[in-house]
Amino acid sequence: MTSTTLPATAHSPTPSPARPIRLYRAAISGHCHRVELFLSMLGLPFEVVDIDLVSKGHKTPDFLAMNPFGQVPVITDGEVTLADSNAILVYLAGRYAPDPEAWLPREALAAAAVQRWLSVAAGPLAFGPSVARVVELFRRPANPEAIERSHALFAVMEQHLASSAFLAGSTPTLADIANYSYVARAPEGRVSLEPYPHLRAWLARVEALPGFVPMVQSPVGLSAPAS
Ligand SMILES: N[C@@H](CCC(=O)N[C@@H](CS)C(=O)NCC(=O)O)C(=O)O
Repeated sequence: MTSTTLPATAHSPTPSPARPIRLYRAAISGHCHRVELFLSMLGLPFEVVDIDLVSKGHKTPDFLAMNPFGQVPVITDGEVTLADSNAILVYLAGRYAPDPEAWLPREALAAAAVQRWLSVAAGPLAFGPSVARVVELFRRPANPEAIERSHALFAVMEQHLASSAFLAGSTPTLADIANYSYVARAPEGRVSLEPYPHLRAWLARVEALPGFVPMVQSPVGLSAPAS
């Protein structure tokens, strides 16, 4: 486990944590990047603790005490320990965003629109682009179904984003934060973004938001250097 304190960026939120929020993460994980992205966009002070998934750092007794599912990300914020990337986004928005409803509206239909895309992030995005990328990162057996599922998802997103600037309307919400990372790095799982201009334009809109931080790039799949 290594710990690095990162500087606060972007907006100055109110309230602010008394101590930096601690993010237990693996840098190559899109689930972790979505949390890091939102911490950065909110301008919150945080430090990262890198968990080595290869040596099973996420299955140690200490880690399982924080998350019995044995998965990253986890955050600690004072007395609060919280696992699950989307749950963490919801917590951070409600606890620290200057305008929480901008990220997660309360009005029934608007809230449902965001929730729908959080479900996509936990379902088709995880079982499509995320799995396809794991195949390349960890040299697992080819998984053409994951690539097919990815293109089926991206076709739906492409059509949706043809008439919507962001996933849940005309302004960014948690829906965009939750879905960005694995879409952006889909080529690492051999899922090309070339057929999806609206999807790529949406990625660029997220990348232009204040406090944006990119996810680490891995030279695998379609992102591997030509030999
Ligand atoms: N529902 C969880 C899923 C997190 C997840 O799948 N984390 C992966 C890394 S991307 C992990 O820790 N995998 C190790 C394992 O499941 O043993 C979340 O959204 O945080």
